[in-house]
Amino acid sequence: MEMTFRWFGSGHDTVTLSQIRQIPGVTGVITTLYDKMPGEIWTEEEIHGLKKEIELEGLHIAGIESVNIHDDIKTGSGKRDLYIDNYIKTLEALGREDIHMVCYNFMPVFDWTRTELARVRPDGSTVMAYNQKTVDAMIPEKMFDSISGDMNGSVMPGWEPERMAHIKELFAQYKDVTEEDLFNNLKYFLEKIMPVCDRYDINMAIHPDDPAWSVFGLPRIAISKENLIRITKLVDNVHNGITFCTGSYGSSIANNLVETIWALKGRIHFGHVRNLKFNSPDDFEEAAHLSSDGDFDMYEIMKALHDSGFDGPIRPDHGRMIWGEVAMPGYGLYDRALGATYLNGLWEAIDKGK
Ligand SMILES: [Mn+2]
Repeated sequence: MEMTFRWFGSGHDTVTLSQIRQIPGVTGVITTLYDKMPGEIWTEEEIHGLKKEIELEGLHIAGIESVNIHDDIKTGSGKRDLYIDNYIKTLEALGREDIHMVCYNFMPVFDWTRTELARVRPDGSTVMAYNQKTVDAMIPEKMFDSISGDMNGSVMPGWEPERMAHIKELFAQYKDVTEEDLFNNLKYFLEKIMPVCDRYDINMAIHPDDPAWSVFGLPRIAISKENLIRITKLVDNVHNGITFCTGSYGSSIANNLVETIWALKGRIHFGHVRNLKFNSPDDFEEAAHLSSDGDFDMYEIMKALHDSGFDGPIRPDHGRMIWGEVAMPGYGLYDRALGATYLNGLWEAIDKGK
């Protein structure tokens, strides 16, 4: 296991690489070329520049989150081969730069959904939260408007204004796409990219849908143990793996986190570890990482990862906003640094307890 930290790049992130380097036990960053739109080719020069910038600060790139998938690939439109070719070129460039883990998601329209970006908790911290009744009462096209005012001036991943400007067209594009279509289109994509993943030893790691059920009537597939297993078998290649995101996958109380980690043994290539506090099955907020602050047993989660032989990067996922920090919601320095230290502590204790 390597403890890592997500970093959105200079000019996009309020957190600096030199700050990340000072978090005990964090050696790698999970990053991206944040200005790239889905479907665009990443050149080797661009990746090399990012890599050098990070290495100059004594860190390294532990993986990419994300290389986003163009909607034409997800919907299986006639133009998908063009975008898959572009994706392959990007993977080749990443492979040549010695990068071996790529996180992605296959969610229609919305990358992830929250109804509040700054819900105040009793201790005065603010957290992202989700309430199903709020979503049910919302017109999907207004989702962006309703949360964009709370982004603290940042552009949140998956909510790029350029993309959201076309939200009506995006919904229209998915109108006749079923869950089976999504499985088939994912299989088609994976079959095309696996040879290049084999050549460069790149682990693809699909991120669970967030929340782990259908919203606004859109189809969603990365939502249950059965579906995640099915995804790993669409192309039964070790490079076709999973990002185990406790907060996204665990948003459905039907999902058993520990059982799923064991069921996916050998195919989890990346861990996002965070805690959720449920007020009811359809209202949750992103608690501190500590087990007692939420509803997940973080010790059991880390133990399952440890004991099942997980050896990829982990990052503390979204944190609370504390100590007056102003940053992209979920992505401040302070609470995620506390989370990384706590998770490292759990891991050390599990390791030494063996
Ligand atoms: Mn995640």
